[in-house]
Amino acid sequence: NVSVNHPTAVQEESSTNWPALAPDASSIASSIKYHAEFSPSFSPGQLDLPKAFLATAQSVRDALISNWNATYERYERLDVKQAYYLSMEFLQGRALLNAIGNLELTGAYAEALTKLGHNLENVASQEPDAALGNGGLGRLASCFLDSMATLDYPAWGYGLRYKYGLFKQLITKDGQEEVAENWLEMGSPWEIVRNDVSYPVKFYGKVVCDADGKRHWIGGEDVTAVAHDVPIPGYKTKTTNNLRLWSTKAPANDFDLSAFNAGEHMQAYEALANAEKICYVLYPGDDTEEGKVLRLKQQYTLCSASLQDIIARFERRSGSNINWGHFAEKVAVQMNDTHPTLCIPELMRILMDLKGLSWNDAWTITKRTVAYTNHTVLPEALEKWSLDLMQKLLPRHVEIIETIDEQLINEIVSEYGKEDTEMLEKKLKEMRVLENVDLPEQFAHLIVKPREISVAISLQELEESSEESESAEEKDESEDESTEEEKVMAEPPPKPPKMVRMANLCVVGGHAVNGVAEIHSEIVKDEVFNSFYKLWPKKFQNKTNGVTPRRWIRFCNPALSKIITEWTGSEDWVLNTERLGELRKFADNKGLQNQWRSAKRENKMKVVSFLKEKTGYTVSPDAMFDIQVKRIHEYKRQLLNILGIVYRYKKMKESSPEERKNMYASRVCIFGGKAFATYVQAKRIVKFITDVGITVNHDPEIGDLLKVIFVPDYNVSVAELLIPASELSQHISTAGMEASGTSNMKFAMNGCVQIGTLDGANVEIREEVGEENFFLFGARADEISGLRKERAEGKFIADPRFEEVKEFVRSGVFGGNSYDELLGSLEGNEGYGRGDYFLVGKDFPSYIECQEEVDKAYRDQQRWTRMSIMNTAGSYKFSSDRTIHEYAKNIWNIQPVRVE
Ligand code: B1H
Repeated sequence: NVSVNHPTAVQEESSTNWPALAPDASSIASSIKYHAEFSPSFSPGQLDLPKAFLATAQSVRDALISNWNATYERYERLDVKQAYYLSMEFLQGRALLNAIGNLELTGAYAEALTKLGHNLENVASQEPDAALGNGGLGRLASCFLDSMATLDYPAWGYGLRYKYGLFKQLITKDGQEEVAENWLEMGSPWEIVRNDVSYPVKFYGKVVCDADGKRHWIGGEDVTAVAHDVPIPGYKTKTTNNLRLWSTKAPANDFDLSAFNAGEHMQAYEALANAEKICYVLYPGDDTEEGKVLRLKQQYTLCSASLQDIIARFERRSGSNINWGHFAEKVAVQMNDTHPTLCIPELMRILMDLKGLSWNDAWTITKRTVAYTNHTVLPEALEKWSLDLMQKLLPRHVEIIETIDEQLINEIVSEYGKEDTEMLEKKLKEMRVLENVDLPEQFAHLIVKPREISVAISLQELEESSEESESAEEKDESEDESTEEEKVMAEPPPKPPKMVRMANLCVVGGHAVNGVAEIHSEIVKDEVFNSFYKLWPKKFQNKTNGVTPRRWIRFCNPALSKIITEWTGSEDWVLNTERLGELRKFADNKGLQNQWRSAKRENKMKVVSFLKEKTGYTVSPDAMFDIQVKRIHEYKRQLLNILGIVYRYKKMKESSPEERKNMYASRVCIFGGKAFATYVQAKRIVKFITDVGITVNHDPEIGDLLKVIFVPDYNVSVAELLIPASELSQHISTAGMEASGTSNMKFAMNGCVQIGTLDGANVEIREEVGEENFFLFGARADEISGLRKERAEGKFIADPRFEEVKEFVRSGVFGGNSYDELLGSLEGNEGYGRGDYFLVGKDFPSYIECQEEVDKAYRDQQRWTRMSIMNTAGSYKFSSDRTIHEYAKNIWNIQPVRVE
């Protein structure tokens, strides 16, 4: 019942006799006019801005589709090995300028639009951001797609087409408010709806066994996943890969016509609504059971539809001689974090239940095909699913996971089971895929069962307590006639819930596991998955993240790009970022320095108008633009930044105007980022930042010396505007907690100096740009646990300046709020989220001292410009092209294919 029809090319209704690639301005202009006139969604009349955008995008799409087809045919003909990047998130942002930039048609499009009475920038700004992601992880996936196409790698993305992407953030007097962002309101000009490519995806039901002992998953609820293809053009290449996004609908026969005709409209509609809601929103809140079910359904939809598609492609390309032993030579699946973990049991299920392979063959193939990238070491972010919930929703997958767990137990037993039972118990507890689940029968004798332990403990406790109570008071024997032992049996301690540990499943089922920056990959090996590392050291790798230099320098910063091209002699650097290193030798050149500063100023001027429009605040372009933009999270420590600002403000107020001017560089401190809707503490931080802004920005004594601005609704497009204008950026997470960070790379590329901790990719950035061009402060990752312990033992003595700043906040300067809950998180000495778990107090003194160094450096503009140039020059390593080459070579084993 798989309805797949595979035309070799996408059929396009409107482009039959239209030039696919319009190379000059006048043919582009007529293509735009054609689309404006004939695309059915338009009313005739004026070519207003929204219409100009859609018509322009459609003319670009024609070119993309023709390249997309050529690319597809080439892969098909050569039957190449393809990589598939499975991700629950793709944070694509806008596509128009990126597409025409990659096609090298920017000039021609600008001219064409001028002919039509428009301006390219205004037209481009009509496009809503495609925000099918939360932050770094999703944007990384999008940068990877750009690099894969640019480097001619046969590699596709697979994801979900959420109707509502990341929420739109409003900043009101109460802090952050979320509203749904309907990015598809006007339809997306980039997607090609593939009603001819769809697969059934099943939930619930049961597993039955046939006479041959084969297992079948039957019954339950079916939905249909429909492909939406988004062409991904490479830069200066014809290669145009595919991002295939699934949406869900009810199977064709699920509309209950008789119910409808009987007037029961809601009932008739139910199946449709149920199926469609799977792809309604990015990350549905999962505090409720319904939310959890929905998220798991999303994850399974992605895995099941993508694998069915990949397998269908493999079978089709194999023709009449399908050899499953070759599957892993044609297919590499990369799981972007644990969200697509169900790929592992799903591939097993399809290979065994539908294709008839044995467990061993299926397992060998699965392991050779799948690889896992870890993006976080925060324990609360390592995904676990309730086994009961999964059992209901995916009963066959649970059987497979149980067998994987059993195999793993076997391996652990043969490694550790010989002598030391204590060690064996420890390893099983830590490494098993299933948590809080009794050992299968055959292993039960190896260790004392948890229940026996708890019974033994309870009995002992009971004995102790009864001894006490007997001596203390008379017992009424008649009230309870059961024996001590029966009492224990009657009230067993509540069992902890049975869980599936997705990360463990990924490590067991994948052939490669990688972290996303050197320090993070070390932590993955030494801490998070240490036992697995000891068992299979060769599986573990590092792939330091990267970002695409096309979007993040060439297109977002044309002023700087022009200078780089001039001083390195060509535009080569856009593809070969090592050439940025050549700027080093001109870092002190007056000519370059002057050009460099004027480009920065040009970019700052754009931000000045943007801030005025979005926030009403007027800022001076002469002040230092100091920026922290990222998701709001306690570990990212926006609180450290704002408390540093408050301290600075207090000191300014205490000094004379003269002193003030001499001590401080003028700064515009810009914050941006979204807090997860239910993350209360993060929302308090947002509110606090805006409160500080209201006080500081209206203080006539301070004027341009200090401004604090929270930019609402930070997204990819806002980043493209802010990053080129940045002079200082803050990457100040508690060491060991930020896996990599990727905005740090974008800032460095755009000549922004960083203040940061030795965390994530900061470590490598500092190595590349030179320590004299990076403001380092704070505790190191290997000191953190010791420092937390010290705190817990009450040994931490806070710096008086930290006490002073908190006191100042409490005094009511920022609107009469005492911020008890916010500051409370920095007090006490124990527990997660309390007792200053993120060590803001510990790092505060070194942070503010480091900020004084920043001021000193900024006052010497020549020195500062040198630092800025050295940052761009040293950023070459952080191109996602480098990262993708490494994945292709060391994990996927794929080769580039040139599309002629
Ligand atoms: C990162 C996530 C993440 N790590 C769960 N983990 C999510 C986890 O919706 N969810 O359930 C969404 C996202 N995101 C980030 O990945 C890291 O924090 C960054 O340090 C890193 O740069 C980025 C890309 O590797």
